[in-house]
Amino acid sequence: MATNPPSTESGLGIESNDVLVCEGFSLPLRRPLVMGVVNVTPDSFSDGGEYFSCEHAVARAEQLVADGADILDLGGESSRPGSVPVPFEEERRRVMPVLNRIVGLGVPVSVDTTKASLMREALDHGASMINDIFALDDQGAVEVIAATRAGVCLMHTQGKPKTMQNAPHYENVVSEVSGFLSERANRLLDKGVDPRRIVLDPGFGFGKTLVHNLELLQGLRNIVALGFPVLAGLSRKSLLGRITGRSDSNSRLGGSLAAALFAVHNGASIVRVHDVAETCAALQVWQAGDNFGVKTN
Ligand code: HH2
Repeated sequence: MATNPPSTESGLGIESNDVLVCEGFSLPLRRPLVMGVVNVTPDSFSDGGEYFSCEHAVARAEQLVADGADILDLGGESSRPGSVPVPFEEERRRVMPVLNRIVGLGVPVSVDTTKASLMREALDHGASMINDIFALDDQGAVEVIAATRAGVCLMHTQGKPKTMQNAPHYENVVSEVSGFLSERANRLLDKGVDPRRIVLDPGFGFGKTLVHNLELLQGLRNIVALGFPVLAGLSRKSLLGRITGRSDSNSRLGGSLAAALFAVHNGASIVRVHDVAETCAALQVWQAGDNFGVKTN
């Protein structure tokens, strides 16, 4: 039987004394957390090829930690619109050597993968979290997570990356995405997974039009109200380019910062970003304003 998500005193979702449990790490959620992206891919939409060698990826991870990342998200497969899946052996060859060298950097390492066998191997080698854009669809993935104390990010997507942007359709995107995420979280709760390990993500840009993405951003509190921390990944995405007229993903820093702040304003607990130093600075200013009585939510 499905179990209800944890309720909170305010009924609005996350409380300031809540934590995210990821294996040996317990991350307080009293301020927004910054997840820094480490893409060991030749073809990621914004930084493909920049960190494809193990040395470059490790240096990138070290830099992101120095810049203030609370979590690193290591991925070996691009999920940009139009991309095709990478075979297991190739994804493993990209991810594992980097993982082995960055697990000691002092912050939890999340591995961004949809494959249960890579999840298992990564968790055996010190990963503290799994970030899955298919929300544990792969056979055995739920069991892999349930057998550990790792954190897990369940993301919503409609369709597969190759075709997901062809004709996304929803009757009501906010309620459909929240319903899906709630059902996926309940699968884990039914297996006895500690709710403090679960993160939900509406999946900005994954099988969504610009209007769908904006509706989700505006309606983010409906997902926060499910009682789990919400992660927002808007950094450098094409929806920001559509709004600002910037086709080059590396010229979307301003849009990315505004999007991260807007997501936090609407209840996101974690932002997944490429520009960690700049995002940390933006969040620090935001919070200083908040502390001096400029209420932001
Ligand atoms: N976005 C991307 C990849 N993984 N995971 C979560 N939970 N949320 C996201 O929004 C998300 C994600 C796409 O960004 P990136 O990794 O930079 O690009 P690519 O998939 O091309 O490697």
